Amino acid sequence: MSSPVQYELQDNIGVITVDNPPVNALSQAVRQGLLDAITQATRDESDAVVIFCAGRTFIAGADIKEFGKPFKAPGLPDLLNTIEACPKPVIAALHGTALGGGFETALAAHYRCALPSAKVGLPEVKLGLLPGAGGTQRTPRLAGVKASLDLFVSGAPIPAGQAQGIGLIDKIIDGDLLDGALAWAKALVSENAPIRRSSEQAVPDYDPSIFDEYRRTLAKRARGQMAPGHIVSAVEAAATLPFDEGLAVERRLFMECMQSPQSAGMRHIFFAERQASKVDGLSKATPRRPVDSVGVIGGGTMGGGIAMSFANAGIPVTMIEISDEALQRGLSIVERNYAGSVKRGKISEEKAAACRGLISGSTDYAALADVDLVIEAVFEDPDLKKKIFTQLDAVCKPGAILATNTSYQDVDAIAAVTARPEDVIGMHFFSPAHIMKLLEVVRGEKTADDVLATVMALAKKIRKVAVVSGVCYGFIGNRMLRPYGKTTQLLLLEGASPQQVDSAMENWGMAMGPLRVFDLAGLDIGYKAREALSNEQKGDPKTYRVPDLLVEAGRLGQKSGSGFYVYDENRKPTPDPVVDEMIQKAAEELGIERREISDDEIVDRLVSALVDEGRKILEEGIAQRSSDIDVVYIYGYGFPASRGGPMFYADQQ
Ligand code: T1G
Repeated sequence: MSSPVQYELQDNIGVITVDNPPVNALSQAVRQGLLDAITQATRDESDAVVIFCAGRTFIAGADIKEFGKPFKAPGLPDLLNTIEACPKPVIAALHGTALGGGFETALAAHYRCALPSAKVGLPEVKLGLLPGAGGTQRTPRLAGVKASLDLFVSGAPIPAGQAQGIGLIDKIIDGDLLDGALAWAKALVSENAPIRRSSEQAVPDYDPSIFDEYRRTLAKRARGQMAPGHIVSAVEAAATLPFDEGLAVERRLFMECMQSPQSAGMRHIFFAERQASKVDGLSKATPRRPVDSVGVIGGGTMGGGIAMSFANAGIPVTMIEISDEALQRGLSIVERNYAGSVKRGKISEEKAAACRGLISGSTDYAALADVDLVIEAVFEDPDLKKKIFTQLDAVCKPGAILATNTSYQDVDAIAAVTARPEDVIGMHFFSPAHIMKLLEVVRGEKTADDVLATVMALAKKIRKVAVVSGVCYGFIGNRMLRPYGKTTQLLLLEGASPQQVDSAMENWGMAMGPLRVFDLAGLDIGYKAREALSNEQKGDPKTYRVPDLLVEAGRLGQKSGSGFYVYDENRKPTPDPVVDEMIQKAAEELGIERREISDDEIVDRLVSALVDEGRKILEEGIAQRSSDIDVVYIYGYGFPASRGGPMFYADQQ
């Protein structure tokens, strides 16, 4: 088995080339290869050393697949110290995304050059970790304390030019990277350039109060997470201790993070998200249909957000509404969303204008005659959806993919009204559709393989995390939300207040407690859905008694200014004693003895409600794998990534 690291002399420059597809991760073989190469370079007649990577990117980090497995030498920190100790100039040549241990390798080199398109970053915090190979000690010595803290705590990559601006990259190479790096290495040698070891540099001046200030902001922003706080402590060690002592602090803090359940959860989700995009039994060679134009039926909140998701990926969209007035309203929702994103600095005015320009509208279905994909996004009325699909079947060209954004309805029944059920699929977006990353792709009984493969690939293009679901009421996420909601109602009747239930779940890590979620979605939606059901179908009256009372009292949730909570003009929720009385009265009528309920019981019963339904979904084959269910709940329902998702969390218990 040849080493993934090659070494050769080119005009007296030792060139180390790492070639470990797909992202040159620092597997044990790569670490061993780097150690062998730098050892050889130290001894041979080379004047300088260039570290370069083949393929699409410089080293993108430690090999996450090795985490949690027995340690195999050489360890990365020691390897990087050996590289830094080299008595000859070592130049790292960066392209693609030099991330984590990859950028730490570059930091251990004496000089760093990069293509203008390269990005660098230390995203370990997204895995519940911190840079554990000297990054927290070398970066502050080069870029200062503040820039380092921002880089580590955000985990966001920065462009090469910006990295150069803060002293992390020395030279931008235009043209061929390796040629440029070799020429620069020769120039450094001829100038007798010093061996610049960042570990020997002093940390530039900083305001000592920055550490406590950072910890205060983290208390809110990264509530309950270990890694961000440990990052601040590691940087504080860099600023206050000699390098070797700081390195030891970094190692200790890194190991604490590595061994934490939080990191296990976040590493699980890293792979689960990538696994979700794979469809078991669907060969990678499955052909994909071109999707160069899209139609969206419905210009409501969902339709507008869906249209933006495609426009943001450069795909032109035709929005269809029933009247000019409705169409204008739909386009103005899009307009308002883009203006908001520009105002918040999310995108530039130019980008917003370019995307907006890709969205046109019509009230005539004939405008959809040539589109490659149509997404129906009208409200949840099965008959209306079937009427629309009958029209689409008549208007759209052969081979066009017909998708429904339905949250619950039977995709097979919708497909059955068309003469082309193999072209019908579900694409369930989550509101707000231009922001939420989750996309449930509902595979109908007759959905063709190439249609499914096309939509899964398209999801990546519009930067969504796609999870395949079979056809059932509520698919994966909303189906699990039903027992979650029913258990919430039982907890209220049995003695917990809405604010206790919500704060118990939010302190545990949920982005939003269940009662706030239901107020946000609108209590009238469930009320209307129940009206269409028999008492038998409705199930235990305890599970909907209070929401019915609220809706009948005109309390529909945020949209009406009150639901389980009262909302001010900024939609800030305040508990309402009227609701407490309603709950107590309903409990009496239903003969329920109220009692003290602990936060632990609330969390345990609500998470178990999700997990039990998730197990049924797996048994029925609605979801391909349990990690897919985790991805749905983390990307669509605010489940904490640090817990790994409901199914992973249950396995951990
Ligand atoms: N280790 C192992 N496999 C990895 C990997 C990694 N670091 N990064 C990506 N892969 C796999 C991924 O699972 C997928 O595999 C394939 O590569 C393509 O990835 C000591 C401890 C680099 C921006 O966190 O952000 O260094 O599904 O689909 O969208 O301080 O991958 O094809 O089988 O994501 O083009 C720090 C994680 C690690 C970077 C490319 N580094 N990776 O995105 O492709 S911790 C990271 C990414 C560390 C040190 C610490 C992205 C990417 P498969 P992909 P992409």
